[in-house]
Amino acid sequence: MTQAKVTSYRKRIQQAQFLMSAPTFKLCPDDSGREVAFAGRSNAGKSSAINALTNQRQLARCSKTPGRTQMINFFSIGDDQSRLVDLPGYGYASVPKEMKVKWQVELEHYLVDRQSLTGLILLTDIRHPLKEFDEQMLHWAKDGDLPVHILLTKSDKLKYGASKNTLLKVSNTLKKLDLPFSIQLFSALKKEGLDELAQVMGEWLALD
Ligand SMILES: Nc1nc2c(ncn2[C@@H]2O[C@H](COP(=O)(O)OP(=O)(O)O)[C@@H](O)[C@H]2O)c(=O)[nH]1
Ligand SMILES: [Mg+2]
Repeated sequence: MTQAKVTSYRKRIQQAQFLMSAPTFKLCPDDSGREVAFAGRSNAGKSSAINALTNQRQLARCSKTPGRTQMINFFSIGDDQSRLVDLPGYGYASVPKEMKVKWQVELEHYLVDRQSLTGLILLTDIRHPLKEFDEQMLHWAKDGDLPVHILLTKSDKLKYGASKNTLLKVSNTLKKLDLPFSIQLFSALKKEGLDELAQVMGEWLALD
């Protein structure tokens, strides 16, 4: 792929605008067009990644904002037939167990049944990758026949050699799961990995 193409994807994605929040799968926008979902346990760096990618400081609000964190948030990219979806992370001690279970049901439903969903971006902290939440998401992605692109986030926290080692290790673990995946290092802080991410999203969303 040419740099010009990647730059064009980057620019398209930067046009992202908040579309709507849905509290449940049933209330999502029409299941037409294409969308790419971002998921990660809370604190994985999802909001930071979306803000860096879209070059908008506050598009995905900070994880501490209670309102939107329990919603599926939709952003349109250019028009509402191309969407970026911010899925709720969980892992807050303060969230009651039955609410977590309810959310898991919603997430599973969304990942397995959503027709317009063309791929899942799964964010996992490079210092402790592939926790239980991530494994659950991978399992559902497989059930839903969804390709997964993994971001090893906060890669600036490790030295280059150590981050490459983790990349290799996680890739090897994933290869055993028999599902289509790709993986990359990512740092919202250093703005590293944005081209690679935009390339995957551009293809999944069939951007021009
Ligand atoms: N060093 C570093 N810290 C990051 C990076 N991305 C996010 N963080 C920090 O990780 C914490 C959680 O980030 P946030 O984006 O709110 O995570 P979310 O809960 O997944 O949306 C915040 O303190 C961020 O400043 C990164 O690329 N590098
Ligand atoms: Mg967040």
